[in-house]
Amino acid sequence: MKNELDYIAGRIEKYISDTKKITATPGQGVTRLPFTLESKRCVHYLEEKMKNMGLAVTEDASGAIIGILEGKSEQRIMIGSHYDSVEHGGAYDGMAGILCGLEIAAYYIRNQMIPPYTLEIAGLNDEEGDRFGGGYLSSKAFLGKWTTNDLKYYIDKHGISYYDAMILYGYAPEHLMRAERPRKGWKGYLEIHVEQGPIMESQGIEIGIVETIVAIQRYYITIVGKADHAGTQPMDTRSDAVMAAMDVITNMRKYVLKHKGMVGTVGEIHVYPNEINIVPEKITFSIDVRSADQEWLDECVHQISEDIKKKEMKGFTCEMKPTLTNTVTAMKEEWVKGLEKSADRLGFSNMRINSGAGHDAAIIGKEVDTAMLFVPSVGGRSHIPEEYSDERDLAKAVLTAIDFIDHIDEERKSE
Ligand code: HGY
Ligand code: MN
Ligand code: MN
Repeated sequence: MKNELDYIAGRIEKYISDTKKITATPGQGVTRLPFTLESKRCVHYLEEKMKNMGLAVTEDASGAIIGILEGKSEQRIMIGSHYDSVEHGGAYDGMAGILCGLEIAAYYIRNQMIPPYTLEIAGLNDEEGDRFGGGYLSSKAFLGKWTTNDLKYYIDKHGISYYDAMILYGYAPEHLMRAERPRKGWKGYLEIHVEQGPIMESQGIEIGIVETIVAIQRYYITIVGKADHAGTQPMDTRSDAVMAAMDVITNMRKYVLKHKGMVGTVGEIHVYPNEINIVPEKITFSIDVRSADQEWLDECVHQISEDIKKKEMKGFTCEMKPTLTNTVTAMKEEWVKGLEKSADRLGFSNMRINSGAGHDAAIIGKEVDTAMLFVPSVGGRSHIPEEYSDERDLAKAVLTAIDFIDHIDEERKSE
């Protein structure tokens, strides 16, 4: 198995070095936003790789690129992740899972084996939501969750909606509503992903088997006050949008810190007119709050909306625009057990782990049997140019997934 592992690791390393070059910010990490030149180049790269392997290739209305390897059964197991990235992100987040999926198919082809189920190796589009704020474009499309209004609701920082961006990119946005996949033909979804946190590395674990994916709520909050001269306007007659936002953000932080395991982030801030000697008139900032406890999450969001109301009482004009609401997603227990057995069979140390990051699996797993495998993130960090995982760990996840697929129905019989 060692040769196979090294061979797969070497191939993944090569493909990561290829794909990390597909970025809008060379030298400053991976930036591959949806419906841009970088996403088109990435789709072409994956499409060519899939065709060279002899897979049947389709591209769906969301921009998902899917390579199909016929199996003994026409029921399909999708193995995928996202090819989009955050801005100035890393080379492994999302992409590693697609490349591992390609290596799973390549293993069956190389060893002249037919997988028990038809495998769909999928590169999914806009999981992150960094351009338009929403995210999970392909995974939500698979479940038929989009409407035309949604596509016009999400706007990027240049005022371009999903709808318009898709047209500019040469897509027909109305077709997205037809990208829904029939559930019956879908055996399940398996996603390999880097952990993006410090847990596995700190415990020296090779394979993580995800049990649940965190609940997330995201908003863009806009507060409008009054611009004034920074020197002459007395403090008690100002309507300073930034000072108002600070109250809301400070209270959010206080709430989150009191609730173990909860996280809250204000990652994006836009101020107008954004000048050193003008009292800020307007601020728009993002809120991303996450918890495994739905009650805490709802309570924290309620507190934020109450704080916004207090600002309105003081004369500010406010908007709290929801962009993402996802409850906790539990992975398929039968698959979790099966993956544990596979990792044990192959002698890889493994642990069950909950994901603090969102994934396409969090959406698909609501309606389809779904599981995720994690590999350690070196230094426990992600969403940075320095993001790194050992390709040998990715190869271990590939071999674990293959063993799981080969034994998948034995799990059911043993239940
Ligand atoms: O935000 C996340 O957790 C993921 O990277 N989309
Ligand atoms: Mn990410
Ligand atoms: Mn990801």
